Amino acid sequence: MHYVVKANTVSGFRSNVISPVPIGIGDIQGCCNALDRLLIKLELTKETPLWFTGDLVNRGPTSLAVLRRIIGLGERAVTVLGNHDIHLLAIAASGNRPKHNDTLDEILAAPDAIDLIDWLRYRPLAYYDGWRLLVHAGVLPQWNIDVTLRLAREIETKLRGKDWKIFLRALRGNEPDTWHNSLQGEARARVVVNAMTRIRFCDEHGRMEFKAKGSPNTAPSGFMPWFDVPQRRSADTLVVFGHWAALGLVMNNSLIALDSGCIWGGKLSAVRLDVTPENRVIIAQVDCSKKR
Ligand SMILES: [Mn+2]
Repeated sequence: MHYVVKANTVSGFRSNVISPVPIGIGDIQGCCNALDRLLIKLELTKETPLWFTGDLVNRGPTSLAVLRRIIGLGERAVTVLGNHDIHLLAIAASGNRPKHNDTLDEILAAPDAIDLIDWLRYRPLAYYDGWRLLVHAGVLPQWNIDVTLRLAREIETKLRGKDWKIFLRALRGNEPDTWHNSLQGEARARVVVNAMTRIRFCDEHGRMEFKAKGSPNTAPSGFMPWFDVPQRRSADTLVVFGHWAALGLVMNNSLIALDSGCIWGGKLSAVRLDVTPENRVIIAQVDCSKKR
């Protein structure tokens, strides 16, 4: 078993609490059958932390079951908000009908829907344990870890506040597409949420492009994967993310990309998020039926 010393960054010191290395699990998107098969395969001890890259719900057939399963894991499960999770919150906030290809009705009709939505809106947008940053899609090149966490906390405070429904309405849209320190209010919130939950490609100045969803070699002219921007300020930290099925499973010194396309007939993957690159191995994978 691999152990690391868990860092306590909130108070600025590293406590000597020994904790197991977290296991990262990619985008589930409402495929509880795949999640259950993966959890059985993992044969985990009760203490092993599980880090989920977000997009727990939508597109797949069993979003409600996924939410219940993750909630049932308790404190050991960390999940960050993905664009589909935010979409569910926005639907719940507005009272509008889901879109035709959404599979969120079962959650909205559940007798405890309010509790499920409340649980989801208290999830973090970014999570950092002193070694690793967990975020659904990525971070902008101008943001170091401190800035990323500070911006995430701004959004989390709003989502947990009493005006959360009004706040979610303001998040819709792709503009502005570029971060600036002077951004305020809704424009600021949109850039932060769009970057952390939707980014794939941006240009060297961090201008985001939201149409392209293909592999890195299909980048629109002038754009590149967010993690390839020169002098990216988060480059010295291990960033764990999902969201980009066409990128697939990637593990290198500074990145672990975990979306291996569960909902697209690919796989759901579990990876040891070890601080030592050589120990970052795939522990288990399950096939996801395209027929579901
Ligand atoms: Mn996503």
